[in-house]
Amino acid sequence: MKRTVWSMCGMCSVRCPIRVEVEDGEVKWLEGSPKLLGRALCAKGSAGMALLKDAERPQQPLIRKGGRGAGKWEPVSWYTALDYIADKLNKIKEKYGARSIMLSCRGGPFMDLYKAFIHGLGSPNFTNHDSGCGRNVHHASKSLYGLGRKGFIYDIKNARHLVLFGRNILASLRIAEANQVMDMLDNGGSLTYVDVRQTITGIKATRFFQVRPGTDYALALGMIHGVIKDCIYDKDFIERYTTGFDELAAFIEPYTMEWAAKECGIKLNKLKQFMEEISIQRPRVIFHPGWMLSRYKDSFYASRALHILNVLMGNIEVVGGQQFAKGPADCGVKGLRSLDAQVPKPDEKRADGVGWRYKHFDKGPGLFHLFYDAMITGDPYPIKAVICHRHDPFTCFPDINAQKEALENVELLVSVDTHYSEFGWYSDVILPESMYLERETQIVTQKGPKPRFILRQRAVDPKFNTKPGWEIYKLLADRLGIGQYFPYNRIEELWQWQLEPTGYRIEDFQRDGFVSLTDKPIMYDRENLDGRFKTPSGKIEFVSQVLTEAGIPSLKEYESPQRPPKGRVRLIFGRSPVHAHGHTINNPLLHELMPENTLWINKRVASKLGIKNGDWVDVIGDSQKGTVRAHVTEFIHPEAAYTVHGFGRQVPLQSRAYHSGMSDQKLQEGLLQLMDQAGGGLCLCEKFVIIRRSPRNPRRRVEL
Ligand SMILES: Nc1nc2c(c(=O)[nH]1)N[C@H]1C(S)=C(S)[C@@H](COP(=O)(O)OP(=O)(O)OC[C@H]3O[C@@H](n4cnc5c(=O)[nH]c(N)nc54)[C@H](O)[C@@H]3O)O[C@H]1N2
Ligand SMILES: Nc1nc2c(c(=O)[nH]1)N[C@H]1C(S)=C(S)[C@@H](COP(=O)(O)OP(=O)(O)OC[C@H]3O[C@@H](n4cnc5c(=O)[nH]c(N)nc54)[C@H](O)[C@@H]3O)O[C@H]1N2
Ligand code: SF4
Ligand SMILES: [Mo]
Repeated sequence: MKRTVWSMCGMCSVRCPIRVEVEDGEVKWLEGSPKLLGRALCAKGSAGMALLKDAERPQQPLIRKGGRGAGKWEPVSWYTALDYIADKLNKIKEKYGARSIMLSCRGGPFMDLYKAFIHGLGSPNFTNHDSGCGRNVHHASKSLYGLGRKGFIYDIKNARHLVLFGRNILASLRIAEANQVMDMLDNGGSLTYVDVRQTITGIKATRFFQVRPGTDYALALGMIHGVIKDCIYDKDFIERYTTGFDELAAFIEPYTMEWAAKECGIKLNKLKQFMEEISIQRPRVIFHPGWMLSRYKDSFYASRALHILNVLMGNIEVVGGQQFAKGPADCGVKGLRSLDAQVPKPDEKRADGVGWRYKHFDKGPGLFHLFYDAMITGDPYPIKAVICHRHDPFTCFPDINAQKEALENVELLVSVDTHYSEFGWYSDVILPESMYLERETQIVTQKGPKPRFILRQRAVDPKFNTKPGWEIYKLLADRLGIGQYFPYNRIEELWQWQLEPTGYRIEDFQRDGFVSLTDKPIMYDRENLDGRFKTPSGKIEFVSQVLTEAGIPSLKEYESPQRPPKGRVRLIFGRSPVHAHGHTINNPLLHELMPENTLWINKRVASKLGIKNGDWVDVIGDSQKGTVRAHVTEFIHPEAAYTVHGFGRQVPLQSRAYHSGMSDQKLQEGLLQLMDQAGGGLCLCEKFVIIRRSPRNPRRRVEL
């Protein structure tokens, strides 16, 4: 008999709500939640079934037998693997203290569990992937509003103009957001897209600005200049809710639109036309502050400038603008009970220096890459165990060799993953988590205009000897004497425990897989937003007190990005709509759609180098090299070469992905040290590479 299971997609980190059809213990159909997504799924989401069947994933716990990375594994029982880890962690705890253990996970809504585990052990060192992703944007948001990147949502559907700087929203996608963009376009809204190359989003746009790589900040400054000079900003809103406007107006003086157009290499009349449009369309104009935002030395300031433009538009808490993300309290509902909130906070400084050495950064997850310094120097103290849950630092962070060097000082590396990650392959123990259709998760809150509680339910039993995260950490916690922080044995007990304060019951999730906490979208009274901004002054701070105290300018002078040295181009990267980072490359269906990446090269540059479309090219960094086919096009700026991130995988047990395409992160040598001091993000676009026609026989599968 067919039955419906409500769940959440796990093929990327967006976690779309889905409906799964199961018959005779098999998944027969996957689709987006009819109520929330109109049944839509993306290509990756639809390929979930292929992952379920895929045997090229870890099938039982594995303990390393040979040297790190040698690929020799002993398959063991869960009992043995968990005892092994618990024993090692206890010894490390005794010798170096609990603080020498760190845990990283890919962030997202399920963090509560992993945080409770590491804090329960007595270590403050919880971290995530975000210095490779959205930290600059997050910190830019915090410096203005006191609220992070997820403090706001964008009402794109009702906007009259959406402005995107390198936010390739229709390819690097979230289904609900992409649908909103299409609705906005159908409603007659405008879309302005800024990139160094043409994209799926760019071709749908009303206007496309192709800028010189690394000049977004200049363009945003020119726009601020135009907005202030022509008085197309919301004066009442600025007066009532902001500080530092005079400083902003004085700072912006030299950055005229003429200057910006020249610096970015775009047409002034097109920029002026844009300004005219937004002067009529505001406040329903959204400047998306980026998700990852292209990674240059000033990307924190570029994102901050985009936030400033939103404030000037007065688009906060308006229909078609930027709205505060609402939670249970806004609906008069008590929040879910949190595991981590029951655990006493470890009274220790973080090893990455966040919160004390770097006071302007958000202490929450800190910054993973800074732990490598602690591993090498032992300052402020050594790190001796690294647990990576749903995180692959060798794909996420640049310069794998530099990472390996630091990890030599670490006694225990554990990967809790559904796949063999590059880090997992190098680690000491792999704990295989059941893939998303085979497991439940705890209930989580999704904030927004209509906040909801939602959960993932198991559609089918695990195909292999894998376990869900909630059970893995419970079993480990029991062995480590911190079982009291995980007060459940079965998932139903955890759900009930979480729901207790809220007044909802698990039966309430049966109909749709989620419970909506309100019928109508919630909007705050825009005339009374006092107390909503969490900065020291309680206002939106154009000049941030926190940054000033840290000796960091809020309004930084523009510096023109370096041009590539002779014979080199800037290596930039992005996503494909059919892959999610590195972990879908081996998926049988998605591999068929896109088996390898290419290198986009400008036509003129390629012609000078004697490279034709489809030729094999070597991409050479300092000591590393990658070989891929050339995609020769006029739709990329000549200073840049572009590739899709995630390829060039080196785990032999993934036969499809193995050495298919090239890895951008391996070429990014030296960049592990290049952190944006104001934003905390790694400057991943600051690498210049040499391109040449490859003399190599491409069929030979050799080390990249
Ligand atoms: N050079 C370069 N570096 C980059 C980027 C780039 O484009 N270029 N992109 C940056 C960005 S934006 C990000 S977000 C990061 C992403 O970096 P990561 O966070 O490392 O990325 P993911 O590939 O999403 O996931 C990491 C691991 O999670 C595993 N996984 C997937 N599903 C599950 C699950 O259900 N359970 C468990 N336990 N594990 C699971 C995958 O197998 C994979 O090994 O990389 C950043 N770094
Ligand atoms: N299909 C799919 N969707 C995803 C993901 C995925 O892996 N697959 N990952 C998710 C994650 S973790 C993230 S962080 C988001 C990222 O979402 P986006 O930030 O939209 O991500 P990217 O695809 O990395 O796009 C970066 C774009 O920046 C452009 N660029 C490079 N240099 C410059 C520059 O100087 N100026 C401008 N304006 N543009 C420049 C590149 O050409 C590229 O098109 O996507 C999310 N959605
Ligand atoms: S965007 Fe696609 S892959 Fe990501 S959660 Fe949604 S359906 Fe799944
Ligand atoms: Mo990301």
